[in-house]
Amino acid sequence: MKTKFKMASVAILSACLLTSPALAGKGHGHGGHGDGHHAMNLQVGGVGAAKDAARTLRIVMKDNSYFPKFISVQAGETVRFTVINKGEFVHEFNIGTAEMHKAHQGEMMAMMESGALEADKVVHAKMGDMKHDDPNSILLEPGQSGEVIWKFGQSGKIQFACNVPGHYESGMHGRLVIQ
Ligand SMILES: [Cu+2]
Repeated sequence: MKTKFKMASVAILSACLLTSPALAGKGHGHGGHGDGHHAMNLQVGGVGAAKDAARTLRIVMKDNSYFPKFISVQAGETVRFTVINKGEFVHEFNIGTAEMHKAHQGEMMAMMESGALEADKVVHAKMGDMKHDDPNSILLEPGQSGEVIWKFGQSGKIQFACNVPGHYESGMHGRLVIQ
C-alpha cells in the first residue's frame, strides 16, 4: 500500500514538471535584465537605497504566518525590512501585487521540482539559472535573517507574501497599504 501512495505522488510531480517551464517563463526572466525584469506596477515601487531608509520594520516569519500581518507605509517611502525566519521551513518575504505573487509561485514550484528548493533548505548548487535573487524578495532557511530595502511607489494596496509552494494558499500573506 505504501508503495502505491508513493507512485501516485511521483505521477503528480511529473505532471507538474511538464507545465512548469511555461509558468516559469511567464513571470520574469532570470538572470537580471534590469528594468522590465519584473512586472512591477506604480504602487509596488523599486529597490531602495539604505541611506534613504528612515525606518526599519522587523518581520518575523513562522510556519506559515507573518508578524506583523499588516504593514502601512507612505507613498514614496523607503523602508528597511529586517526579516527573520523563526519557522522550521524555508520562507520568503516578497513585496508585490497578487498577480506578481501568482507568477512567482510558478517559479518557486519549478525550483522545488528541480531540487533547488526543499521544505527546509535552499540547495544553491541546484539553482542554476533559477537564482532566487529578485530584489523585492528574500528567501530564508530556518533560523536565517536578512534584509530588504524597498522604495514604495504610489498609494494603493499590495501584498507581502511567501510563494514557497503551498504557503500562500495556507495563509502566508499580509496586507501592505501604501498611504
Ligand atoms: Cu512560507
